[in-house]
Amino acid sequence: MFNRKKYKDGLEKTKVSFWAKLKSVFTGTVDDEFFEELEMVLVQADMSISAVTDIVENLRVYALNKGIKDTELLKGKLKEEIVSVLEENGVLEFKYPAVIMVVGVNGVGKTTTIGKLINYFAKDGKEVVVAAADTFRAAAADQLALWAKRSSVRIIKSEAGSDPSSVVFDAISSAKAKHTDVLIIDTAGRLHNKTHLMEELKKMNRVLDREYPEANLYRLIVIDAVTGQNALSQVEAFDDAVELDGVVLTKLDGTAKGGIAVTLSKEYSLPIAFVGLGEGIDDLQEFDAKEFVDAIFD
Ligand SMILES: Nc1nc2c(ncn2[C@@H]2O[C@H](COP(=O)(O)OP(=O)(O)OP(=O)(O)O)[C@@H](O)[C@H]2O)c(=O)[nH]1
Ligand SMILES: [Mg+2]
Repeated sequence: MFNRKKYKDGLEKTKVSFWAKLKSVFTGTVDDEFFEELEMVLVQADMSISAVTDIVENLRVYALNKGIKDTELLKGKLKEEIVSVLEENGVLEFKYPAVIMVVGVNGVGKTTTIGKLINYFAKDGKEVVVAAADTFRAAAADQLALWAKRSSVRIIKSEAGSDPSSVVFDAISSAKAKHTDVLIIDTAGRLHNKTHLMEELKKMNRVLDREYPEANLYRLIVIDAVTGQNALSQVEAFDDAVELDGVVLTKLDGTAKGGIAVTLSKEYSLPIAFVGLGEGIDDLQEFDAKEFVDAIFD
């Protein structure tokens, strides 16, 4: 169930900027200049050079084979090519019992995403529990508790400064005792170059493997779409530490550079599981490549 309006509204900024430029490229005939200009527009939308090179090369071959001279006739093919990159890594399907560990650098929207996820699963009739394993900031557990309360789900927390792994341990016990479908773990934001903090994540990962092997573990990295190409080093560092299973791309509503979704899909074999299209509880949407591309084209 994809909410088309959420996609359209959330990606409005990307569309306005992307489409304005694209429109001026899709005039006239298919020639080298057209392909060069197209490349520039795609790169400016934050699509990586390697993604853009492939997309444009496929378009070039297609135009040649079909003898297409009018650029207008390549628009549909461009959409298809972008969709195909975005679909390359498949979709993330949850199996239950599920544990979702949410990681990422500071302020990208982890806790907010979890708040929305709680609602997403609870509305689907799933039994949910959240673990406040961000014990770094005193206010972090309170922030999460507010979201838990909104959807009437249980929260497992501990006092600030305690070991996040012990919160994870307690949450597992609770999830098992109550036959919970989904356990969601909030972690503290951390710079990806801080070794001891990454070790802490590994420890949580080990506790999950050891204490809850029957659960299906999904480690999701939250990436702020505004971040741009720096997203790549974040994915690499967190993947090294915990072996990621998917990406949540947040704050798409705040950027004109939604093309980062294409970069992430191209450079890594991680599916984009959800997109954050606003601050509201319903603004987290399952990722759908076609909806995404439709929303950024006119
Ligand atoms: N516009 C918009 N804002 C978002 C979205 N997701 C999160 N935010 C905002 O981003 C800000 C930071 O969100 P948090 O959820 O606290 O981020 P965090 O990653 O948990 O932060 P730390 O725990 O400090 O690392 C908040 O003001 C959120 O409302 C989104 O999809 N769109
Ligand atoms: Mg947080």
